[in-house]
Amino acid sequence: MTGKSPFEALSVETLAARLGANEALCSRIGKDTARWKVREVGDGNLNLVFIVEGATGAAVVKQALPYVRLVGDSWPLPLKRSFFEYHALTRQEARAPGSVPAIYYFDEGQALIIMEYLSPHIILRRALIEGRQLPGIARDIGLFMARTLFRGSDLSMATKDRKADLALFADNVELCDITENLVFSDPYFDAKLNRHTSPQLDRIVAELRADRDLKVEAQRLKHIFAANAETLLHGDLHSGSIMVTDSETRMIDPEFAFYGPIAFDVGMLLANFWMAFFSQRGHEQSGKRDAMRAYLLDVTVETWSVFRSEFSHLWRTERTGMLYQKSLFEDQGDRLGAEQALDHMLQQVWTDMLGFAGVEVHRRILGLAHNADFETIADADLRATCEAKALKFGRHIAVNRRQIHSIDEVNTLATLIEQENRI
Ligand code: SR1
Ligand code: MG
Repeated sequence: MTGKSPFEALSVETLAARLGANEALCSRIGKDTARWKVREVGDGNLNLVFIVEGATGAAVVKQALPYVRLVGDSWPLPLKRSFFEYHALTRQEARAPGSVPAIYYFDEGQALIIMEYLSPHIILRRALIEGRQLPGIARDIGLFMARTLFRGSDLSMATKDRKADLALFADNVELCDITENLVFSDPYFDAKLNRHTSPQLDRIVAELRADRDLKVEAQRLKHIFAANAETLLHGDLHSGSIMVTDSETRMIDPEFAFYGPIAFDVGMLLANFWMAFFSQRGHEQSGKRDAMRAYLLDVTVETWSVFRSEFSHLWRTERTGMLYQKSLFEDQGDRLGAEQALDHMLQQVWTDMLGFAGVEVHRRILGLAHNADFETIADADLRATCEAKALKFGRHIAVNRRQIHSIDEVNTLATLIEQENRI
């Protein structure tokens, strides 16, 4: 199979015949295709994902489809998202070495990436639903965010390179459009593909959709997302885009990569920890999850703290871009000026992060793409109770983001809401 053949979706049955001559794959897993075992394991919303095992190893083959898998061919989606994923992965590997799967091969025409098979890693979301406490995730993810978000921005890159990258990723229009609609708008009106736990949440959903302050805030956040091309984002950094073991963390699936605000990845990620927190009550069949709830809040504290301190470290040691040049501050003996500018920047990231987290919580409960954290709670009344609390929390942090000053304050609010008896 070469990049010149017309696009054709792979299947378990055709994969060995079509990729049997692929050098990159054969050198990893062995060229005896008779011994290849192929499984399709994609459970995401968009793509095909195969695990191919051969005599000498295993690899992942990921292929984009010309439509949204979750919805079907009534929603076409360009194959070029695979190109953006490939280019985002190469940049993330350069900026945060060891944080993403290794790439073995990319075929633009077939929208196909062959990459490292991560084993025994599992999806972080699944681990959190099972109640597993992973010791290293806050540190690993905090470092990943600080390094990729700082090093992909005008704080670090040569301006010519950043502008070239900005132009390259600006063409990821359709995936941005998904975020712009699914995250910032659809949850706040009766959009066609929305769904929620009904009738239990009907009243709360109606209240949120009539909430003028919330709707205005969501649109302000959308404006920031669309207009503030600050850095190369992962673009979809939730707990389903992270693979873990007890000692390793890897970020996957950056097909939504785009130049946007630093706070977006951070907010989306923290929102997923807070949703895991609110969903724990629904997973207590085999025992109380008090320790897991405490762990999840600790993870938010540590993630934010690691992000902040690594970002500050890079600011002090790697600020080579055209923004806040050292020639204006340190080189003039004004280290305080550089620290002042850093504080301004981190303050803005903090405030916007809370807003992005709030709307991310809402869209996972009210929109098209829900989270397994809540979806796997079979009892609809119990699920709705968890979701209602998360919705209330999301509304509070989005609307009051300028008045909330620390992650401990946020977690105190989360705990108060989680312990309420009435919703
Ligand atoms: C139609 S795509 C729905 C969602 O799946 C992806 O993982 C993104 O989060 C997107 O918003
Ligand atoms: Mg994905």
